[in-house]
Amino acid sequence: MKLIDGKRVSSQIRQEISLEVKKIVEEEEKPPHLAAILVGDDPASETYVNNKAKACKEIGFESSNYKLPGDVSQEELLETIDFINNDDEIDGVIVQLPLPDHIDEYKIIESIKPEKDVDGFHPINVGRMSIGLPAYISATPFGIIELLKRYEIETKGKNCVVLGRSNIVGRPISVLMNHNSEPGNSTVTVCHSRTENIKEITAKADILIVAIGKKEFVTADMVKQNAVVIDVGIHRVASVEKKSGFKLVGDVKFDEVSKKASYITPVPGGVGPMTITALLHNTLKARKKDIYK
Ligand code: L34
Repeated sequence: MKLIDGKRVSSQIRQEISLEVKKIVEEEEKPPHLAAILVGDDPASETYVNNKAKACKEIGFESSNYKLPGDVSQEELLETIDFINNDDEIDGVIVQLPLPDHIDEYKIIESIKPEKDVDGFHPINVGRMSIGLPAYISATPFGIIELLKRYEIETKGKNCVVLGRSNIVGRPISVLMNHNSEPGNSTVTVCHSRTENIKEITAKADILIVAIGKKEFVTADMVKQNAVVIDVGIHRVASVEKKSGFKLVGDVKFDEVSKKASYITPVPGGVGPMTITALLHNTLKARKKDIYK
């Protein structure tokens, strides 16, 4: 079994990005600038947004965090986005999800200028990605593709099974894995909550991508010998061994599945750090106007 080290690959890519930032600044141009909007005080979301700001700082990006209270009105959130959309100093913006129930997530996502939508959640970017036009590719799917690429994992002609059909991970990664590109060219099956005989399907996967949001859902009996296993899940479970009082586990039962897998991503240190790195990558693209000229 080989561990796919998302932390190591992340720092390598961040190094590459920081070199580009250095060049931009040397030419006396302004560095890329990411704005993140956080609504409410969910501790996991706070951690992710703080990690994003920290990552920006480390590679020389500007970043602005907008913290809005959990009871902020949809109107006020839309005004904040409108302000950022029109601020030429800001290259990219993300609204951390999930949002409180009283806010219409899709209304918010659609209000972001596609040119600044570095999360790649806007229907324009999703649509462009789907038909293979230049687009911001959302962070987690991009991170997965980059890990497969850098570990030189063959995907062409392979059976790829995706667990989960969310707009953020399952659906876009299934599209990317079946594109005529490398990585890509897989035969993709997407399983979800209504799928029958899930175990029979996952047991045929050469590449198993798990984004189902259920703690330690995938067990060894569901996995083919020597499969490549990508675990997107991240759950906090109480732990007396940790100072924080919790530890992180994924959607995959790591201890038993890792014995069967040829490659596997750990949680933490697998897909998570890549998600943040992908966001930095997209923000650099936004700054250079690579996608929308
Ligand atoms: N708008 N909302 C928007 N964009 C996103 O791309 C996200 N996502 C998901 C949740 N909501 C979002 C993230 O940023 C998940 N996600 C994310 C980002 C970072 C990490 C995990 C998920 C991460 O840094 N994971 C670390 C552990 C961090 C910890 O200590 O909790 C890891 O090693 O997996």
